[in-house]
Amino acid sequence: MSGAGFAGLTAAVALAQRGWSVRVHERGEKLREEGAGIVLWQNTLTVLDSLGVTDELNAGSMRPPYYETRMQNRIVSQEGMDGIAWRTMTRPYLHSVLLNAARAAGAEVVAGSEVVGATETGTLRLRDGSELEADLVVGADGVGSAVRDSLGIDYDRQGSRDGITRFLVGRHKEELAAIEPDTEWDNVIDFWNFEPRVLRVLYTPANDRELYIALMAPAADEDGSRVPIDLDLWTSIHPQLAPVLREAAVTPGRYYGYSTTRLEHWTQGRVALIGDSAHAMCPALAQGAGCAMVNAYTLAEAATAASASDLPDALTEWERLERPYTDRCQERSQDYADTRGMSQGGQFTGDVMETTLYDPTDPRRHDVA
Ligand code: FAD
Ligand code: 3HM
Repeated sequence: MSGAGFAGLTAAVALAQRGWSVRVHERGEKLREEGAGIVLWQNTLTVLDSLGVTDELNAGSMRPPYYETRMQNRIVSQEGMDGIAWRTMTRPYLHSVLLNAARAAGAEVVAGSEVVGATETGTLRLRDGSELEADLVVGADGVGSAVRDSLGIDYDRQGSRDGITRFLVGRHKEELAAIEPDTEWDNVIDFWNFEPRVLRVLYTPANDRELYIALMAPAADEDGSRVPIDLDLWTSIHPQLAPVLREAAVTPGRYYGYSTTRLEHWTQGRVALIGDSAHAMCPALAQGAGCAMVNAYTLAEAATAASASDLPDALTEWERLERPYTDRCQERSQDYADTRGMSQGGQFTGDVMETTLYDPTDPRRHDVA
């Protein structure tokens, strides 16, 4: 396996729990997740539950009361997601939960071990020159995947005009309440602003101590997309967020342009690609890691059900069955990013909920009605 991000670790847990001997090679010198916060929806929480990590996950994460959408600081909608599971947390916490589970299941996770490529017959090649043979090679090495590129799998990448910088800061709840006492500061609040310019803050409490904020600006807006952030500019548009913006201004960050990656195929011989290596998407629906973890889980199930000689065919069939759900999620996320349509509020209904409502643990999920 190449890559110990959310996709690779989920696959490692699911495969090791099914009796596979698993080794994950991670390029980074340390096993950790850089980055701020994350939202997970029911499809992914169902996977995590079947991996047995719900108690640990819930202990360090939260379910905000509402997903609130504001335009020019006026509330447009407050969605309670009745009957739907969703949670917010920090990325380092989710990573630690998965790493603990991978080790508990017997997977070996090796840091400072870079993969340079793979072959469709199941050879994994490392930077140090070693070549390892495996029944199954999983490429979970992110958007710049060495496994994907070494196999020459073709892809296209579609950008969008906007992008976002993510920060993990303190909650500053009392200071925020002093500024706006009527606001429920435990909600996720999507602060859209179009006039005098497009500068959006997505406010996501991750637990009782930490807050994830994501600052969106068009790539063409040099001041809006600058890191460290232009504090005067952001506080002039979002004065009620001054306490958290002040902390963001002294926190390291990086501006990410929105983009979608679509591959010709996710599998080749004994190699399967999952996560951003196969299907990176715009974050609008907060499903990039979610789909990655769902696909990691269904891959483990499909590979375990196959005999060693049938594995390449089983991987092809896995892609045929599972990929359409991710393709549609990518399309919707790209569309929301391009149109900035989430600013209209009330978005968590109808077709958009297909990804969230998908149950990857239901053995009858592909039955035709
Ligand atoms: P990565 O996280 O990129 O992990 C790949 C791993 O492989 C890394 O550890 C890397 O060091 C390692 N690696 C790379 N190359 C090699 C190599 N050659 N050899 C060995 N190791 C290697 N998704 C959600 O579900 N919910 C959200 O709320 C959400 N918010 C987002 C907000 C933003 C602004 C962005 C940009 C994305 C968001 N996403 C969200 C998407 C999510 O972050 C990604 O889809 C997810 O992190 C992808 O996980 P991954 O394991 O596939 O890849
Ligand atoms: C959780 C989440 N949702 C939406 C975006 C976005 O539209 O950029 C980013 C996020 O982290």
